[in-house]
Amino acid sequence: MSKHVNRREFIRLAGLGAAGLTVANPILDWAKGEILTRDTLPGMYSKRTPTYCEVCFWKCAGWVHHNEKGEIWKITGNAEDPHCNGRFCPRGTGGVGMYYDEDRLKTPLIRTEERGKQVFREASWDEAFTYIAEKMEMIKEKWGPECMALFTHGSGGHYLGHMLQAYGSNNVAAPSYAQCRGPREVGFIGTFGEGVGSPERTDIRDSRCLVLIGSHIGENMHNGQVQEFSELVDKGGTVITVDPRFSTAASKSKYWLPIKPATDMALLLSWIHVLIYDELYDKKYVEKYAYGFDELKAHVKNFTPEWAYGITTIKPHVIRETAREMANASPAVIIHPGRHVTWYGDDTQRLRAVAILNALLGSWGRRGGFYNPVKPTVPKVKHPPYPKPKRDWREAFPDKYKLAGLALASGLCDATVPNVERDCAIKGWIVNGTNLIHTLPNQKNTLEAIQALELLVVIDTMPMEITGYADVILPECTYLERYDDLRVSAHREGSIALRVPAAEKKYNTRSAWEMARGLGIKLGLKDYFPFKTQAEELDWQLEQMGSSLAEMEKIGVKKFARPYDDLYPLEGLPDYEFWTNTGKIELYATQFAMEGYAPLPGYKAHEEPPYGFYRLIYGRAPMHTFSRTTNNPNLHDLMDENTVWVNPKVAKEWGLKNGQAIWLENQDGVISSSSIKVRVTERIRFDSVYMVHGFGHTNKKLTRSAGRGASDAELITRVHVDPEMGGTGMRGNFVTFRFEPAEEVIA
Ligand SMILES: Nc1nc2c(c(=O)[nH]1)N[C@H]1C(S)=C(S)[C@@H](COP(=O)(O)OP(=O)(O)OC[C@H]3O[C@@H](n4cnc5c(=O)[nH]c(N)nc54)[C@H](O)[C@@H]3O)O[C@H]1N2
Ligand SMILES: Nc1nc2c(c(=O)[nH]1)N[C@H]1C(S)=C(S)[C@@H](COP(=O)(O)OP(=O)(O)OC[C@H]3O[C@@H](n4cnc5c(=O)[nH]c(N)nc54)[C@H](O)[C@@H]3O)O[C@H]1N2
Ligand code: SF4
Ligand SMILES: [Mo]
Repeated sequence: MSKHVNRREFIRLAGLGAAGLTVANPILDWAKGEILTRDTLPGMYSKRTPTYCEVCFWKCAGWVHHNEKGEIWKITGNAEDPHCNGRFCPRGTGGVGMYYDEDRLKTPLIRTEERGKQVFREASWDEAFTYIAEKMEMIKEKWGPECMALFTHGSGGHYLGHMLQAYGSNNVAAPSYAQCRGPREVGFIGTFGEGVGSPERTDIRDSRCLVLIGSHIGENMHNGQVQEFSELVDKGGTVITVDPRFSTAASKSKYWLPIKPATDMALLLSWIHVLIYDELYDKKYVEKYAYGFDELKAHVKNFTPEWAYGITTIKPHVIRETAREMANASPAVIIHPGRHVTWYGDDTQRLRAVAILNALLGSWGRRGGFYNPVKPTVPKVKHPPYPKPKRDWREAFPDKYKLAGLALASGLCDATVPNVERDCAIKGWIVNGTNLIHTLPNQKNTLEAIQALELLVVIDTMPMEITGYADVILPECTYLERYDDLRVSAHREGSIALRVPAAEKKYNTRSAWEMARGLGIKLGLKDYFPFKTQAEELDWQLEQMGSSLAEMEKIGVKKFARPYDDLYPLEGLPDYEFWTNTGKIELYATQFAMEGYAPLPGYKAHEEPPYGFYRLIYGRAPMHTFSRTTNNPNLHDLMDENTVWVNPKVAKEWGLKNGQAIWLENQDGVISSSSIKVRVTERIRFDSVYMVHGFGHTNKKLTRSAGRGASDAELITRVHVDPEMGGTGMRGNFVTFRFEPAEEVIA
């Protein structure tokens, strides 16, 4: 990176901002798991305000409790909320640390050049907005408004997206699509005509058999889902876990299938083979609802368990036995679609295989399988129509990713890298609530794109890596200091949840709503922002729904009864039309065929680790969310760095000891900038190593987390892109061990 002619040097924000307040951390009593109510804690607080959690995207609704002095004291779950049932996870409880973190961004900053050196200077909000608006006008004039893009993850994104659309661009992307669950949605839409959604529509609570394929519920702490999972375990439901690592979920499972990574497709195809050829599938359901059974049957003829054994290392009798377990529980069985599914580049096809298995088992639309969620409609604020963009990100990728339903964050990034074939290279980015340096694979590519930009605005709460490359940094207040968009939940029952400020804004920060409006006005788009305050806007919206801000402040969560009794629309096998071309469940995907993609999933071998290298796999830790929480004082106390899991056989070969600090080097010669401690454990296969994503910060302004542990993102330089929808497969990278750091430590 330092070899480039630098348009943007990475700046560490050194020496800026006042010293933080010293405030004691709130007590972390999550482990006890009790639900705190006014009755259990008489007189302990004087006030509570509603919120929903922003520590992860499960968005649990809760209460912020205040101490006698009116300060934020603790957060607990809202008992009425279907996402959390009154109980927050450790991260949600620790969310208070986001507010108290003294490393926070404190005031708008603008990049300037001083004595030949790039630095940030403090700026007023008005100055910052003027600067951004002028650049955006210039981009509009020179290249068209479509050359601005918004990357966003989190609740304020909606408002910024509105501002960008009013300006004239549709290029709005979240990393939760192409870096996360996009292939799952495309695979399921291609099969059932509907996606899985969030929260997942899996009826785990009522299931009798749950199959987890690299889905590590328990470490993946999506609250309500973990609660339903433990309910299923307590009731004696069968859990089958397919994971090269002995995960927490594996430890609760009847079967752990320690699959050779990157071979899941072979296992899925052989399960389909067994269900069909041993006649274990739900015949009535398939006859009534499915399209393309004969094609599927012929297609999987040779995918026997014996064939799959040679590929996956899972014994044929285990494949048969587990298929039988699923069939015995049918239709109350879930082959879980997972969530972060961008693994090997054939992910849409793998998720198609998962969808097909569910279809054969008759679980879609049935109790204990996949329920039919409902979602309340929130009225939209009235505004003039958006100008019609003349082009969007898709034009940069003619004939590619034809099944992508949403914009690709990685696509916007790629379309920014100068390329003669593209006439609309993206020229400006607004990045809100996403640390793209850690979030997008292939950091070199991301940095190349950044160097090509005319404008980079970063909206964040913390001095994360991405802020170091910004031209303008806009500090958002934390979720505890602002109103936000209503949380609209698609669930067994629809609900909305309200977030109100639990405290005055600290420092010179603002909410995304205020930023979108402020910037919009500077851009001459005042008519698009009819409300002066967000409270007024929310009150108006709530009134249309038969509620009010005042009512919601008291209850926090409002539920809406289902209009129809159709939670399990396929119970009793009524007539039913699916939203697919054929109106049926498409075992054979006609849309895929029409677009030139394989209509039936097939097996293709993936690259193996070179000699002396191990496949780099990664996942979640229960007490952290990506890179956003590793500096949070409360959560840092629970887990302050990550480790690399190494099989004892491998450790012996390399002479690695438990706790020893090493560096990792990948197949392209990239070396981790921080060291990472070894954890020698039987819980990982010999051909892979494992680490938790989100550690290894390089921005020294993150005083607790900088340099602690290694970052998987740094080592993911090779990306296997999903041809159907552009998902970025990240698990085709291999690492080896080093006993000393790189000679030149990159900033
Ligand atoms: N290598 C690797 N890459 C991955 C993954 C992985 O496991 N490994 N996981 C992928 C998945 S599944 C996902 S969903 C994505 C997640 O991607 P991101 O959402 O980008 O993840 P974070 O690293 O948590 O970055 C969040 C950023 O938002 C900021 N932030 C937190 N709260 C607020 C707020 O209230 N307002 C604003 N404006 N900013 C805020 C944080 O400080 C941080 O900079 O990453 C994907 N990328
Ligand atoms: N605590 C916490 N919980 C979270 C999050 C968080 O940041 N923190 N993030 C949330 C988000 S946005 C997402 S998308 C989800 C992600 O969570 P999930 O969708 O559950 O899991 P993945 O990240 O896809 O996969 C991680 C698991 O896959 C295994 N694995 C690796 N390679 C293979 C393979 O080739 N085959 C198989 N079968 N398994 C493999 C790993 O060992 C690990 O156990 O978690 C959510 N929950
Ligand atoms: S699962 Fe935990 S971190 Fe995520 S929203 Fe719920 S309480 Fe917050
Ligand atoms: Mo995700």
